[in-house]
Amino acid sequence: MFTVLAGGVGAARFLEGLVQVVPQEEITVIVNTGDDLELFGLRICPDIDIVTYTLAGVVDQERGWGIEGDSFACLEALARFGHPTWFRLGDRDLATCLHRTWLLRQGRSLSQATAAIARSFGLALSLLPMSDDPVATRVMTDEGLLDFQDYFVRRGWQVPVRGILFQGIEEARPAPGVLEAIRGAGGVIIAPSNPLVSIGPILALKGVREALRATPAPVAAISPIVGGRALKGPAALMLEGLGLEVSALTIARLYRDFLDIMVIDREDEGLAGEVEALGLQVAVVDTIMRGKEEKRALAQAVVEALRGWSGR
Ligand code: FO1
Repeated sequence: MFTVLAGGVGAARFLEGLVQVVPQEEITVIVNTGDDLELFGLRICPDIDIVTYTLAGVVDQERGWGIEGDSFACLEALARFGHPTWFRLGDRDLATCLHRTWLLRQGRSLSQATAAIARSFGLALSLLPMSDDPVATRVMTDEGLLDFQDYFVRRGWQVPVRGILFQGIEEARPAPGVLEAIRGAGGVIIAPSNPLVSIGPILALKGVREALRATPAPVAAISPIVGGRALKGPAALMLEGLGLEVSALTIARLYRDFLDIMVIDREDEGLAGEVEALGLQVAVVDTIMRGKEEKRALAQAVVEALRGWSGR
């Protein structure tokens, strides 16, 4: 059994590889919900939907989010009433959010709604939101505190980040099955997602870091930083803004207290010694996932590293 901690696009692409080498029934994915937002009264869970659409084969491959070939008629009609349109929710994507909101209003938890939607899209793996309780990632900037999607989409992540906070994290509990999936796994994988705003909220939940430290399973992380650059999104700018070096070594340091295996790109082979000096095993592989075969090869390498791990 493999348990994966996941954000959005980077994690979804890695999972496309993992499902080629491990049966879906043996995979549990714990997904960040700090990016969630409410628009037009609807609950939108971008990272959960990105993972769902990608694994269902319906994602817009170019963007990495939304549904391929979707139209935007509803959003354009909503503009007449003064609703914001900067968050590009397509018509079919809206249907997912309408259904989720309907399920929540019927009294289902986010975990139940997420599992039901994943099943409707034909997925057999276990998809868990990190929490059923509300947690909102907010970004401190010189303009003040911004909601995550305001920072990420509306401002195109171009404003310097001075700090990050997860509103509601103190009261939030991990969703049912989250801690069990970490403690009971044969291997845990931290996907190549932003360590601060995608994996960060999951790690900040009560009990998660402790479960990662205590699990008998080996824990591997794939660096989302290659050659001093972020594979996607604002990770590099965020690390810089917080005074951290943009390097796979920083990722290893951020996860060091629970990590066993650090997976870095061949381009970063020169960092292997320093990562090992942190007490970690290093796997040097190609981590840039362009096509289906590269995704499969990366997942295969991570699974082999976990299976071959010889103890702490
Ligand atoms: N990302 C964008 O950059 N622009 C958008 O308009 C946008 C819309 C959107 C709609 C639904 C959805 O599930 C995701 C969407 N995303 C969009 C992606 C998303 O905001 C981010 O990739 C994640 O929050 C970061 O993981």
